[in-house]
Amino acid sequence: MSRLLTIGAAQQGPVAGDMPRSAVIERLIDLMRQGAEAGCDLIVFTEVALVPFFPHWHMTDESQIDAYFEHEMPSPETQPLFDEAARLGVGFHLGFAELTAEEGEIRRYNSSVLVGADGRIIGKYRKIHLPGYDRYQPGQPFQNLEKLYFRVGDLGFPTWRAFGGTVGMMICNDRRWPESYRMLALRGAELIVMGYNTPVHNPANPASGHLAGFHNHLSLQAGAYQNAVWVVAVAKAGVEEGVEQIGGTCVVAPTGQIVAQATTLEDELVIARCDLDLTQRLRRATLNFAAHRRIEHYDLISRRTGFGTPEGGDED
Ligand code: CDT
Repeated sequence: MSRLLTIGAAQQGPVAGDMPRSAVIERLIDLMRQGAEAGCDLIVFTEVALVPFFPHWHMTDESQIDAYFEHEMPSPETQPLFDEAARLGVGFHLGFAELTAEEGEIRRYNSSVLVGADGRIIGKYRKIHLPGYDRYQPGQPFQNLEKLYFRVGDLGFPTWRAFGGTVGMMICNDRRWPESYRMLALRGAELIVMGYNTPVHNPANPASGHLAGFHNHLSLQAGAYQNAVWVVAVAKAGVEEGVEQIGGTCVVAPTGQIVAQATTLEDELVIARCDLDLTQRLRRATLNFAAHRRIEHYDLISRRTGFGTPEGGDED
C-alpha cells in the first residue's frame, strides 16, 4: 500500500528590512502557485516567514518590536495566502511571530499554523526550544534574542490527522533535540514539517561555522530515521540584513535519506513525493516502538547502584 503526498518545501531567500509584508506574501503565493502547478498537496513555508528574522537585532521600542508580529492569523494582510490556498486546493504550513492577548496580558510566541486545502487552520504550534539570550549581548556581530522576544511555547507537541496521515510541527531549534521528534512520533506523527532561520556563524560558538549545514542535516536525518518519520525542513536562506543564513532546505525520508534538497540560497521550491505508508513499514520492523523500545530498563542501573545519578555512588 502507499499513501502518496506531494510536498513542496518553499525555501525563502532573505527578506529585506524594508520589504512590506504584502510583497513577502506575493513571493509566498508565487511559490504556492508553482507547487500547485506541480501537483503539490502541501506547501511548507519557513519560520517567521513574513518578516526578517528580527531576533538578530536588539530593540527596546515596543511598537517597533510589535510591528514584526502578527496580531491575528489570518489577518487582512495574510488572508490572500489563505484564499489562494483554498482556490488552488493546496494546504500549507506557515511560521510567524504571534502576538496574542491571553489571561489579561500580551504574550508573544514563535508560532506556526497548519492550514488545510480549504484554507482553514487545522492546528497551531508554539516553539518550545528558544535558543540564544534574553538580553543584549555586547560585542556580538548580531544578536540571537529569541528568549527576549518570545515566551516558551505552551501547546506541547500535538499531532493532527491531516493530508491523509498524522502530522506534527516543530520550529527551527526544536530540530536539534531528539525529544521533539520522539514526542511527535509517540503521538503517531508520520510527517513533521518545520521552518528554520539558522545563521552560518554562531556568535556563541564562532569555531562551528563550517559545520552549520552539516549539523542541520545531521539533526534532521537522525530525527527522521530514529523515529521512522518524514521530515520536511525549510530554510530562510542567504544574507538577510547582514546575517548570512544557511540554506539546505530538504525533505528527509523515514529511512534518514535526503530525497530532495535546495540548490540555491533564494526562493526555491523543492518537491518530493512522500509515501506516508513507509513510516508504518519501518514501525513494524526495526523501529517498532512497542516491540523493541524498553523505556522501563533505561534507568535500572542508576536506581540499583546510584551510579550515573548526580549523587554518583557517593551515597551510603
Ligand atoms: N531560529 C533558530 O532557532 N535558530 C537557531 C540558531 C542557533 S545558533 C546554532 C537554530 O537552532 O538553528
